[in-house]
Amino acid sequence: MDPPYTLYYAPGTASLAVHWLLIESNIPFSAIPVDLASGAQHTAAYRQLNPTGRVPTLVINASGEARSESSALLMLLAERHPDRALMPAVDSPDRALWLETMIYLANTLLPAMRDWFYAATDGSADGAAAVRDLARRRIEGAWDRLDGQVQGGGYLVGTSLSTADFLAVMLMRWARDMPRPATSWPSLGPYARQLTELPSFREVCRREGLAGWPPVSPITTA
Ligand SMILES: N[C@@H](CCC(=O)N[C@@H](CS)C(=O)NCC(=O)O)C(=O)O
Repeated sequence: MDPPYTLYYAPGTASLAVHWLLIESNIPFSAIPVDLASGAQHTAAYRQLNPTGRVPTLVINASGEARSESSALLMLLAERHPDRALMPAVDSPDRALWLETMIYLANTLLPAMRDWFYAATDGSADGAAAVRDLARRRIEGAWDRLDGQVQGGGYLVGTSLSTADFLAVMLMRWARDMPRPATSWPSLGPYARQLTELPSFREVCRREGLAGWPPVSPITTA
């Protein structure tokens, strides 16, 4: 029997959070790599599934419906698999913070990351430096805010893993080579290390061929 979902992904990209959540939650799926370097995302066959020509795309195999947008896919999977407890219940005191965090990550931090990486291709090469400068300020402002949010706790929302953590850790990984990586913030560093020690994170890295993040903390001697 076919698994219920097919994920189209490219290693380390916006599909990573969805791929990781599927593995962590033990939800059956098959995965199809999309070779961004050769432009596979722009082929007619792929654009039929995802007209934006980006990854991820998740196909719900029972209906054949293909959907995109990493944050929406995380929330969709949380809704479709309530037993996995990937979001606070509607009447939970944590629900409002979860909604706020998901929207903040999706509409402030993620677009700023896209601007950081794609300034010259989404916009004009001439204006790329200014776009990247603004993107960097927004990204570092987001780390300030998220660092405050995880202070004293292991998760972004409440006391358990939620869709917000998959998304935030993926975005933190993207910033690894920026002038100030997210892991250099005092609470975000331990936060990332704790979540990336999950066997599911190691497994998604193994399947996607990713290594070397987060950096191992320096050993301090007295
Ligand atoms: N807002 C989208 C962003 C998707 C996105 O920008 N994906 C990038 C990889 S991180 C992509 O497919 N890039 C290929 C391209 O733009 O040609 C999401 O969260 O899913």
